[in-house]
Amino acid sequence: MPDVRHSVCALDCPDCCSLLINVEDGKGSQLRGDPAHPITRGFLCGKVARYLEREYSPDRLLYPQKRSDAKGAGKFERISWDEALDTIAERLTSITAEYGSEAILPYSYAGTMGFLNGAGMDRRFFHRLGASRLDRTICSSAGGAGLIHTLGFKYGTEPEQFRHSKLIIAWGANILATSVHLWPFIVEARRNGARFYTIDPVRTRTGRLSDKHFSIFPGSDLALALGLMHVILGENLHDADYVANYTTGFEALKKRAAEYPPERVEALTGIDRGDVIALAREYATTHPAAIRLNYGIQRSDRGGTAVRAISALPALVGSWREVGGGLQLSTSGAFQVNRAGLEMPELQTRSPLGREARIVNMSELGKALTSLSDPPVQALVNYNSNPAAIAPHQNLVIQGMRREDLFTVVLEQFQNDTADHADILLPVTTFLEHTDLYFAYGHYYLQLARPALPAPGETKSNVEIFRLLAERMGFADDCFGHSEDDMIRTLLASEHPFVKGITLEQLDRERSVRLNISAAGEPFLPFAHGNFGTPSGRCEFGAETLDYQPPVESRLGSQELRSLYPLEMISAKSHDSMNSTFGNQAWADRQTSVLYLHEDDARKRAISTGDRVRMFNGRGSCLLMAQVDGVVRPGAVCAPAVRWNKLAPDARNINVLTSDRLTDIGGGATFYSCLVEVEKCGD
Ligand SMILES: Nc1nc2c(c(=O)[nH]1)N[C@H]1C(S)=C(S)[C@@H](COP(=O)(O)OP(=O)(O)OC[C@H]3O[C@@H](n4cnc5c(=O)[nH]c(N)nc54)[C@H](O)[C@@H]3O)O[C@H]1N2
Ligand SMILES: Nc1nc2c(c(=O)[nH]1)N[C@H]1C(S)=C(S)[C@@H](COP(=O)(O)OP(=O)(O)OC[C@H]3O[C@@H](n4cnc5c(=O)[nH]c(N)nc54)[C@H](O)[C@@H]3O)O[C@H]1N2
Ligand code: SF4
Ligand SMILES: [Mo]
Repeated sequence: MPDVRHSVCALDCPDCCSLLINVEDGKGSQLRGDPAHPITRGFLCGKVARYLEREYSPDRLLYPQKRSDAKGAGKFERISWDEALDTIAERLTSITAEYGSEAILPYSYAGTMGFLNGAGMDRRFFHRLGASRLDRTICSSAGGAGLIHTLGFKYGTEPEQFRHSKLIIAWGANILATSVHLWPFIVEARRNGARFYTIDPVRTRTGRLSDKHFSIFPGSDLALALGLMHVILGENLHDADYVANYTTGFEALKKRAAEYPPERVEALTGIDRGDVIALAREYATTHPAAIRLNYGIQRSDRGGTAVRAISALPALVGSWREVGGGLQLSTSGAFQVNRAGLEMPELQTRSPLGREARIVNMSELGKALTSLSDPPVQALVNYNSNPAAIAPHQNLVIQGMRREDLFTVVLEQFQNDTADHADILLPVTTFLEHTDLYFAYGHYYLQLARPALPAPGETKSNVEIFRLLAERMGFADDCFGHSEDDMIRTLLASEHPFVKGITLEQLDRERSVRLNISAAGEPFLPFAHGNFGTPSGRCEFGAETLDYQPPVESRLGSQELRSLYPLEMISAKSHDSMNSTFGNQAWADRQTSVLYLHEDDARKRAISTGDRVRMFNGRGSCLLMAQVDGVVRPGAVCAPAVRWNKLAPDARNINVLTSDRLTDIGGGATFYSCLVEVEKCGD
């Protein structure tokens, strides 16, 4: 009989699933969703259902290595942990002496969503070192800033409540691919008569299963939101009582919305004016109506402001009052654990720098590596991320990573494109092999995972590696001796009512604990009676800055650029991948080597399905396989993200095309505002 153990999926996904794994003789034989978990409900997405293939892949990195050839060539030789740690400590010490500690740059994102391995011992280490601080903007910072601006909190409707909705709008949200555990609740709602709409420039699998799909011009959601407000306010369909009691800036909003009549909105968004009117009426008069917003809309120039406008809609129609109303973009803000206690930013004052270090925006990594001065970046310590493949303006990123005078350390599970640029490459455990505490960004359950499988070879967790590095650097502070359980107890030492009283013992017993967001069995209605987290305590419309301008790289943006590169390229999430995490698996590589084109655009270029095409703009070019069908409208193309560069015929992926221009607020990346041209090419 197999031993059934528990774990938690650590991938960067809103669902944060509870897992069960059969273990026989120390080897995992089957991975499945925990049927007892209220969100996981016994099933997994396609990618993690196959995670054991990754876990036991012969390509797992198992030993520390040092580079033995040019950067990027991928040649390494095995060394001992002692040699690896000594080399790193020596180099970080000499770089600090020569350039100052800010010449060291950590680079990490959400390769694991665990608190300890994601932002735990690593943060303590870099704070104590006095390294530059990384602004982690690559994914959600524009949308996050938008929510904070309007609602004051980064949370919203519980996923469980979607079953009660009568109208569900998936706005820039590919639910079937990126948060599939919301889908059963939508199915249940539809069985009870709910309608389900999608707003997306790409007709994704989610779009194909919707009752109506609105194919919007990329980056124009702010104009649509203002158009909906125009109709709602013009026809007096708003909830005047809610607006009067719990919002600010209504008069200015009325003025702003008046500037966006349906004809203008049609021209700006590509959505038929009749559809704008009908959607506005339906949204305002259907109760309850819920919006599932996701991060797709905020990866463009006005993306943060678009989130501000969309997240104002539920307040306008009063839907925060209703079970099954409101909006969800993220739930992460409810996990009010003691992050400062975990990360210990105060250690910076004990660093050689003696003050808070400078901040470097991760979406501008290429610039940071090639043109930052005072001091220049001389060491890059990379973990939980694969910037050589996922960061925008890739040619500049690679140019920086190939600098001979840059010392690079990479903590990885696989030898991806970033690993190929390491001077020292360290093998790390997977989430099945280490302890961690998990928050979620699509539900409200805090979860604990203990190691379910033994760590193979000489792999170590991030926590352990940074603990050892601290020791090598001679950091005597107690905090570097803390165990995983000590760190979890620190995190749980929070006075916030959502977290207060949750203990490690309870988590060890129950594995998954619902935050104290409402009484047991009661729905969480965060803004039913106002209680916004903004300075005014109200939902802040802020209409003065809600004006729409098209993204620079879009059909209505720079006509000079458009005359050279007439197509709008969206590199949205691929269905069965996780950014670049599964990039070495053939099935993931297949899904991320395709370019979807509309038949009009394909015909003009004599391109047919199966042709190899070259996609290019002023920043670079890459090769893909054409797929001509109705996924995108004319003028737009879609290339699911992102493949490993080194598996592509020209060793590059679509991020050679994306720019490092930042979003309006939050300093985010504008991945989905990108003009390109496509041509057929020979084999
Ligand atoms: N299968 C799978 N799941 C994932 C990931 C993955 O790579 N693959 N990645 C994870 C990560 S890191 C994240 S951040 C989440 C993101 O989850 P989502 O935000 O749902 O994913 P995206 O593909 O970024 O964007 C969602 C949709 O927005 C659309 N979109 C793009 N531009 C616009 C626009 O201007 N307006 C509108 N209305 N829609 C637009 C895209 O076509 C896409 O279908 O998913 C996570 N889950
Ligand atoms: N063109 C385009 N580019 C994009 C996007 C897009 O939609 N289009 N999406 C953007 C978004 S939203 C995001 S979030 C980023 C994501 O980009 P990344 O944060 O780089 O995410 P992944 O590509 O999944 O890489 C995560 C890496 O972490 C490693 N890892 C996992 N667990 C651990 C661990 O415990 N320790 C260590 N040391 N490593 C671990 C995995 O092996 C994997 O290589 O990409 C961005 N780039
Ligand atoms: S990637 Fe998301 S849906 Fe898939 S198992 Fe992990 S948390 Fe669940
Ligand atoms: Mo992301």
